[in-house]
Amino acid sequence: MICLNFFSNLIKASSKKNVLITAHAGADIDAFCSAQIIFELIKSKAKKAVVGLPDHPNLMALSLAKKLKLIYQVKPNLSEFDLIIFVDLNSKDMLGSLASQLSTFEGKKFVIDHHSASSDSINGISLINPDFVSTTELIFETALEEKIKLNPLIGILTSAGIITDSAGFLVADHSTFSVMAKSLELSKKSFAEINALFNVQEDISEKIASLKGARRNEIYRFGDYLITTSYVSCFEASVARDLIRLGSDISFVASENNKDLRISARANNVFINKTNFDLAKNVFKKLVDEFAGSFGGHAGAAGFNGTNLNKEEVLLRGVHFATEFLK
Ligand SMILES: [Mn+2]
Repeated sequence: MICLNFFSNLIKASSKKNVLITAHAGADIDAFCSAQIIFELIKSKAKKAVVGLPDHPNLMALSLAKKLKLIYQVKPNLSEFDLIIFVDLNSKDMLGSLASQLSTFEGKKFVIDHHSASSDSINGISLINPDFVSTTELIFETALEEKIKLNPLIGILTSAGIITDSAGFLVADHSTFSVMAKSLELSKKSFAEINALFNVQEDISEKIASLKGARRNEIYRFGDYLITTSYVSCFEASVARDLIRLGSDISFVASENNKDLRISARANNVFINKTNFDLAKNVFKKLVDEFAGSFGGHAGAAGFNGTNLNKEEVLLRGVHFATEFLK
């Protein structure tokens, strides 16, 4: 349900007030962009408007913030504000470092979110609608219906939130595409330019490790499944992930540092769902029975640490336990 005057009320309520706009801990692109859109909507009316987050946003959001020169604070003091606007969350639990301060905050609260209302929902004037794929989409569409004036930056921020929260439109329906068409047009940017805003550039040594890991990889075929092994001097976890992207169902990547050996493994999600394979249970638990060392992880990702071991030997035992499961 579209609330007909939510943003007019919010802008009116912000007038001449100290306003904090916040989002969930570990803000992603949708959370961060939603907060910045609200900032754009109220900045000229409020006495002071601040985007203040429980902690730093994630790497993609940091990249976008830097490229668009967007400003935010971390761990704001809630008592300095008359009004708080919460975006992309409605549960107190997701407020991280700010949760404890909230119980003593006495000002007005607005909540804008596309997650369904939780049992510990923040009490405030709410615009919550799980039909939207991203909070930026919900804000954009609702504000448009209210004929609120939107600037090109809001178009950019909305598009970025939609692209990331829909996993590149995998979970989008026709209405998301129509909102995207409008926000992209307003942004005056191309689709590629928007995507480039949150591309996190890998470190050069990580890229070299990825390429070496791919060149050195050994392929084991078992029926329709592929298991690969490789070794690098560092970034073994990201190389293991790269090998899954390249087509492995299971990947094992070793890295050695003096006498320490580390094996990082990944398994493809589709493969796990089909076979019930579990890296931790079916492989790594057995590895530590054979080799002195420790392991941690779960079905899709696991790691092993040991000393004075032969990397080929451990990798091959990993492949052995995986094929044993597939039999
Ligand atoms: Mn979201």
